Amino acid sequence: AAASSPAPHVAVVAFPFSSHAAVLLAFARALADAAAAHAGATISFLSTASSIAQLRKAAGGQLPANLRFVEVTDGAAQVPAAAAVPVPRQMELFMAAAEAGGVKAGLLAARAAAGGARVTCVVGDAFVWPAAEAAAAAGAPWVPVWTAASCALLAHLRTDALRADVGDQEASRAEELLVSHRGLGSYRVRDLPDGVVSGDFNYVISRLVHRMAQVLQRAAAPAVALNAFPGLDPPDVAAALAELLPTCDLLPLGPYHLLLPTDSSSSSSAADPHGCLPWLDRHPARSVAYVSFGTVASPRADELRDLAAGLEASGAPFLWSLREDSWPLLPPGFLDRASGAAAGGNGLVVPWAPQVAVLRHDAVGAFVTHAGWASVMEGVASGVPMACRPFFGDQRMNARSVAHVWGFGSAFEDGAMTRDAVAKAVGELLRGEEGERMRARARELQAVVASAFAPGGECWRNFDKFVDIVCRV
Ligand code: U2F
Repeated sequence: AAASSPAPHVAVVAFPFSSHAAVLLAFARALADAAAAHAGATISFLSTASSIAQLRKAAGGQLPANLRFVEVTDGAAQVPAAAAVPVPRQMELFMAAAEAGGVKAGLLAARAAAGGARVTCVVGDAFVWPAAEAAAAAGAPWVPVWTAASCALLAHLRTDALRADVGDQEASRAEELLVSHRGLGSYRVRDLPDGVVSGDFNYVISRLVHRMAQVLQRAAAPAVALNAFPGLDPPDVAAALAELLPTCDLLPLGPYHLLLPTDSSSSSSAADPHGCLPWLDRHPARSVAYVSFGTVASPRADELRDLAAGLEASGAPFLWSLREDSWPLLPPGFLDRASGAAAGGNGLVVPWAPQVAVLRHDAVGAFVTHAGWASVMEGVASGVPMACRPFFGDQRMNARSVAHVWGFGSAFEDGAMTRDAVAKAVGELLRGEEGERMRARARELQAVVASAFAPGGECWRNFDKFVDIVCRV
């Protein structure tokens, strides 16, 4: 850059719901550390007031000096404060406001907060597609960050073609493999994310990802960050994505949580208020099943009881992260039995676990998961095989990848978990031959992740490239 060039000022735009904002903040923290070397670059992290408050609390003050939070509107000004607004409605309000100038206003606020330094690049959660136009208006490139699986992005980009192909036959063709869609041949019609060919096309997330796909294909972004590592997906996934986004550098540089040093993730004991890690310390290697369904999904009451009974029947020690509002739905006496108030307790139920550190712990040998993308990647990065109970969105597709493309886990095929299926899946993962094969496969991929994140590894090279692109002025 010429001597007169300004220092890079990168705005990072979050989607302020579920785990999206936390993932993007981790990404932005890594970006801030790396970008500091680029002529004193600064990062403005744009999210809503309530999301920023949550993120600050979780970060506990460990934020890079060159990262500043900037508020964007949540669009809820018209809603009476007392009303508890359901999350999908909050998403609609946020997206409508973002489209109607919310992101543009956020970029102006970022500029003002940076003493007038113009925003030189807009990085952002791909979900927040209005950032593309806001970036263009600010004369800056838009560089999206995709937080889910690459095959899910492919399915979204191919939505119109998939709808034209499947039409209204999604039920009768549910089991059919999508062999005529490049990169999607391992998936059945019924594995496609909600809103592609099935589900409510008018649901806020369905509309959002559809529009995002259209904007992505028009925006000519210089790069897109992918939350995957080279070697995870079969080559035709990358080839199909490259065909659809020809001007983009597609940069697999995930799992994103590995972009931060371990000590700044959630592994410190301060982030373990319920004592999960000391509890795991008391168990032998690969003996414990860890259970979590992420930040949104909740099994129905009957399924929750079946899962609880299945865990008990498996005979395995279990650590279960379960939001407290579900605890009253557990079978009578379950919590007492688990905690050992009655004899032989071998379980710990907590409202929140430091999942990354839990999955890294030697004692954990199996993961019962909803197959949210961050969870799948955290499991693979630790070599833990999993049993998937997908609920919505991209989770069916992720579960299909785990069980049928990568082979490091199983999926509860018929929707819900039953007592016997849980006991069988957990027993198999911890003690069975098939489970041993799944663990070996998980370990193989763990080694691939480790080398991609070793110094000079492919993910770091892609990250450096990403940093160079977004710090260009
Ligand atoms: C949405 O994902 P979720 O938030 O439901 O699930 P994940 O992508 O698996 O992310 C959950 C994160 O929360 C962490 C965990 C993950 O990083 O480590 N966590 C934790 O630290 N402790 C706990 O007790 C429980 C969780 C969506 F629902 C999915 O379908 C998408 O795949 C995903 C990505 O777009 O977003």
